Amino acid sequence: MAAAILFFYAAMALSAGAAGAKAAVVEHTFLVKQENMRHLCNDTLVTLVNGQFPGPAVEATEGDTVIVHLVNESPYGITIHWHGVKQTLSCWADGADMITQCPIQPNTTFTYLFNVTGQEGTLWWHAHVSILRATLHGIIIIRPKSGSYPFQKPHMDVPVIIGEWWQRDLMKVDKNFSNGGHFSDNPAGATINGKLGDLYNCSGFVEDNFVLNVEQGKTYMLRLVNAVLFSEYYFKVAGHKFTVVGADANYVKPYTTDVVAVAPGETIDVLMVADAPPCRYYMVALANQPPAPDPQIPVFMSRGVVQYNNAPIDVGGNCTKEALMPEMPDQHDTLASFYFHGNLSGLPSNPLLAQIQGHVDEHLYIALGKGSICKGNKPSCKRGGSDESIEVAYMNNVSFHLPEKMSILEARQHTKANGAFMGVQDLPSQPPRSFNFTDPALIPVVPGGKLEELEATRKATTMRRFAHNAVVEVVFQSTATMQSDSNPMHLHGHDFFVLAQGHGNYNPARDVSGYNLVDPALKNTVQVPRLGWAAIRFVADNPGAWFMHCHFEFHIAMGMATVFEVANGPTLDETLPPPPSDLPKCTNMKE
Ligand SMILES: *[C@@H]1O[C@H](CO)[C@@H](O)[C@H](O)[C@H]1NC(C)=O
Ligand SMILES: *[C@@H]1O[C@H](CO)[C@@H](O)[C@H](O)[C@H]1NC(C)=O
Ligand SMILES: *[C@@H]1O[C@H](CO)[C@@H](O)[C@H](O)[C@H]1NC(C)=O
Ligand SMILES: *[C@@H]1O[C@H](CO)[C@@H](O)[C@H](O)[C@H]1NC(C)=O
Ligand SMILES: *[C@@H]1O[C@H](CO)[C@@H](O)[C@H](O)[C@H]1NC(C)=O
Ligand SMILES: *[C@@H]1O[C@H](CO)[C@@H](O)[C@H](O)[C@H]1NC(C)=O
Ligand SMILES: *[C@@H]1O[C@H](CO)[C@@H](O)[C@H](O)[C@H]1NC(C)=O
Ligand SMILES: *[C@@H]1O[C@H](CO)[C@@H](O)[C@H](O)[C@H]1NC(C)=O
Ligand SMILES: *[C@@H]1O[C@H](CO)[C@@H](O)[C@H](O)[C@H]1NC(C)=O
Ligand SMILES: [Cu+2]
Repeated sequence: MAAAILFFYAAMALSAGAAGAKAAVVEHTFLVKQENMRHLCNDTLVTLVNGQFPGPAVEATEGDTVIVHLVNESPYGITIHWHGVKQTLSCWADGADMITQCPIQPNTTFTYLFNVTGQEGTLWWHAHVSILRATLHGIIIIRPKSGSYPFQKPHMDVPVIIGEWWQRDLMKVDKNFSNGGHFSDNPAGATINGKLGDLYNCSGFVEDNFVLNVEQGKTYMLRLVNAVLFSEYYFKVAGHKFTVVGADANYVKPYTTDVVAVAPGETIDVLMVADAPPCRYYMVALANQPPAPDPQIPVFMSRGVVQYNNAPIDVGGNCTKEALMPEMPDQHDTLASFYFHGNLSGLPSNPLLAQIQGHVDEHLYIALGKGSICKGNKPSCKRGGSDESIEVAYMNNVSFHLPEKMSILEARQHTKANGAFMGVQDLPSQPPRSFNFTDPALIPVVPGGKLEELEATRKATTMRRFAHNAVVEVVFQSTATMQSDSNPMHLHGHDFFVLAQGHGNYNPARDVSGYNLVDPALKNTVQVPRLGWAAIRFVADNPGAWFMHCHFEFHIAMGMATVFEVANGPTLDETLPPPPSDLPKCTNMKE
């Protein structure tokens, strides 16, 4: 296997250098519109692309150009983010609301144009205007140009998009989060490829399952995407094992397991051989959550069916009447996720690896937590449960405030390289004050518990500037002030190497020596363990303004975000070109 992988990288480098290899254009029109969908005996008005949930798949070959004409007939301003696409020199197409563009206003259009170069596997697209991504999302599949994988070519690709079905007004839910979070705002259920599955019914109507028909002996590549707003999910198929071969559109060292953990924003590619007796097997997606004293939300589980083509119709032979159920990890077992992620490693031949093995230019230690601010800019107020204050999430004690007048990238374009703009402040390199970040006694518990003690914090638009090609290390520290939540941290415009993770407080004297600098996995989203930390490194080689945030919707809505600005290089082909002429204007924005 190792030899095949090395050969693969050599082949990629060769084809990148070979002139004249023809790239195709993959073109779509995305019509964004509100429509009613009926589930659980209820019609719910949802915002969809081309009437589909999940939305259309974008299927491309490495090196292709993708063109998506977005036609917005919804009542909301919309942007679409191409999650994990590196967007080399095309930051304008990144689709991060108020970071790289102002929203595409109702009854207007915008064309996204970018290349998918130097990455293969599974990514996804989603709305990046607040919470609308719950229904505005779809898969991106990037296949190898050579047609060959660093493993045996699977018989078939199977997107497995884990989603949630909401029957609430998402804009109101978003407002609730921005005003401090309401744990009563929950989805109605979990979905696999838009199907709630047969665990859900109303008045005798059972919801459809996603059904995967398989042929015995064939290998299927399941491309898992977690597109939900809230939870990490475990995924299993009864009677089958997986070989994990990719994550976030990067190949990983093959790893065999019977359970996958996939956090919001992550993608995981696995091979599944149909080698079980020809019966019916449930595939199950189960949300996990930390145990009490963290607030508990209802358990969300969806199931689909893996069905062998020659399974006896009138059940008999060796098959049971019911499809077989896998034994799932306990809903509160967050260790299974820790181990799953700990077992991901990358390919030692990656060309960027040499750069992150040596000198590090910038070190950041980012504490992810929660505090409170007084309403109406008052200097003091009653905190915790009181109407006078709201709870916000922070990075290093600053809660991110989205700019309102102009996107950060446009401001960058209008400003001299080092000028301050729009009152943007530097994100501190480390927590202003150290405390025992992961002491469970600090978990805020409602009612009547530690919530009163949520400390004062502040809101500001923060950013970090990096020189072109700077080597950056970031250590994310989950803290008990954000309950004992994990934090799936996502960076736009770059993949990063995940060097280590651990429980408790990060301690460089002890933990640096444990860094994997040999074959770390390359990702765009890192699951920072609950009451723990994770360390990443990347090369800031893509000029632009890149959003960096938690992919739990209620954490980002509460301000767990910042921006990494990467400087242009000395030459024109290391400089971000000017914006496309149809970039939405920031004027006429509704407030
Ligand atoms: C669906 O509609 C029914 C009847 O209209 C209502 O009683 C029920 O609460 C709704 N279910 C959900 C999950 O919203
Ligand atoms: C968009 O156009 C439709 C049809 O012309 C119109 O009914 C609607 O009010 C417009 N929406 C906005 C926000 O202007
Ligand atoms: C896409 O790739 C082509 C060929 O390398 C290049 O000419 C073009 O500028 C690229 N477009 C973008 C938006 O990066
Ligand atoms: C938002 O919060 C309000 C007030 O706490 C609550 O009544 C409502 O159900 C919440 N959710 C939505 C979707 O409005
Ligand atoms: C419907 O769901 C309920 C509880 O969720 C369950 O007890 C019942 O067996 C289900 N009915 C059918 C027909 O699946
Ligand atoms: C049922 O199982 C037995 C023993 O495991 C096997 O010999 C037989 O071929 C199976 N029958 C079918 C129809 O799969
Ligand atoms: C890999 O998974 C196994 C089994 O769950 C676990 O014992 C081991 O600690 C994991 N390795 C890492 C580095 O997390
Ligand atoms: C931090 O809290 C944990 C859990 O209560 C405790 O085990 C540990 O000793 C504390 N560390 C320090 C430095 O106080
Ligand atoms: C956060 O900053 C506020 C001032 O904005 C200060 O009162 C508080 O002590 C700080 N908390 C931490 C944990 O640094
Ligand atoms: Cu978070």
